[in-house]
Amino acid sequence: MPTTGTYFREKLQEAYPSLKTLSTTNYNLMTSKTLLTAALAAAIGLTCTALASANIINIMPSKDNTLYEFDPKEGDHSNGAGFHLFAGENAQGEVRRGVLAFDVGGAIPPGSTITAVSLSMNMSMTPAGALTVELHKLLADWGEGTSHAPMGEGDGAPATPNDATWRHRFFDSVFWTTQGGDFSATVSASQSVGSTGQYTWSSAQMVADVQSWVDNPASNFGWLVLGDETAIGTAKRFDTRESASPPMLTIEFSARMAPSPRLRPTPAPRP
Ligand SMILES: [Ca+2]
Repeated sequence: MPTTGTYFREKLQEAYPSLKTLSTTNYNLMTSKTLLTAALAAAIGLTCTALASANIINIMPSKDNTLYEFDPKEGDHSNGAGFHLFAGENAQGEVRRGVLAFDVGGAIPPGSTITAVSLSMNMSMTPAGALTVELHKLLADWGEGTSHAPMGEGDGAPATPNDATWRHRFFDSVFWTTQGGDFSATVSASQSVGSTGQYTWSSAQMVADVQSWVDNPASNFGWLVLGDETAIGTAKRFDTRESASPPMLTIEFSARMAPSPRLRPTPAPRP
């Protein structure tokens, strides 16, 4: 005697041949409400137009970088290929802001509904104790060149073509409207970051952000990582996608599955 779950899975797959590929994981992730709806639809012979399946994916950034506050004596600095990004102020009171983006549109089918989002980053160096680090949605596109800062990477390196800098979205010809990055005033998520270790940001606003990127991929420029800019020596150093401990975005979503064609009886041959 099959288990109830197996029974319903078999019945679903009989009703919808496209579900032959339905994985056990996806099946188990389907909500009971979805299952009930699908089972009812199968039982009364309706074509189910919006059968949803729940999924969880983890994706690394497609790009990440640091905006180093412009210092006329040093020129425009960046760290496109570096192992770290920074948020907060260094010991000289110079501001650093991280930027990172994820190819959400390439990983999640159009029409999906985002149900949960969390960003995990490894913080690998800081002179400060617990301080709030915020994520803000970026409002304009930006780049990642080949600059790679020396030593601890806190001072950056001369920007290379298409690097994001404090002044540039793409060095050296495309500028931010506002120096230090064009980003939403809305806090997407905030987290207290203390000593070195792994930290996670998660919120309803992050769900809304990712949903907006799925619905309109052309508006996806990622998040700016905003540290404490109220005092000197507040900087937090996080590891980048180029490092051995990259940022990771976990997204839970319900995908809209295409309905299978409705079967019609074969007409009897005419005499
Ligand atoms: Ca990078």
